[in-house]
Amino acid sequence: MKRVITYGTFDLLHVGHINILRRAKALGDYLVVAISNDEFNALKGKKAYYSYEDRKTILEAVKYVDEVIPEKTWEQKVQDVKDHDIDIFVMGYDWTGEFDFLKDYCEVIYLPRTEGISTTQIKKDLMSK
Ligand code: C2G
Repeated sequence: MKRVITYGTFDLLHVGHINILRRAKALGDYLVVAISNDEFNALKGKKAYYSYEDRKTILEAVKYVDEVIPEKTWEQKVQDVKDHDIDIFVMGYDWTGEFDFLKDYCEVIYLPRTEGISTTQIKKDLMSK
């Protein structure tokens, strides 16, 4: 039983998110997704359209996702890997190198992003309609 974890805001869920969730799940048997809560999003300089609760409900409906937990701080990842018995940490390669400190605790894999889509782009496109 290989257990995988990934982190993100996952606002306005789109195919870029689905692609990385599908690829992350394909690396193991069980996928934990840590969703940034609204306070942590503010730390990232982001304001999600959907609340944490709604983003959690939406992700829990994705067939690749087995469990959703809150991401509250930058510092929680080592504890999460331990608490959830994680074998593989996955992030999009826009984060390459940022989480290499986790290599002492689990495999760290950065996957290609899906080009041409992002929550920011969706918001921009909608504003210009
Ligand atoms: N992603 C992707 N392709 C896109 C958009 C996003 O592969 N077109 C990936 C990102 O690389 C990330 C995940 O989808 O791995 C979630 O993206 P965001 O919701 O934008 O998350 P982010 O703000 O990068 O938060 O502690 C880590 C942070 O919480 C990551």
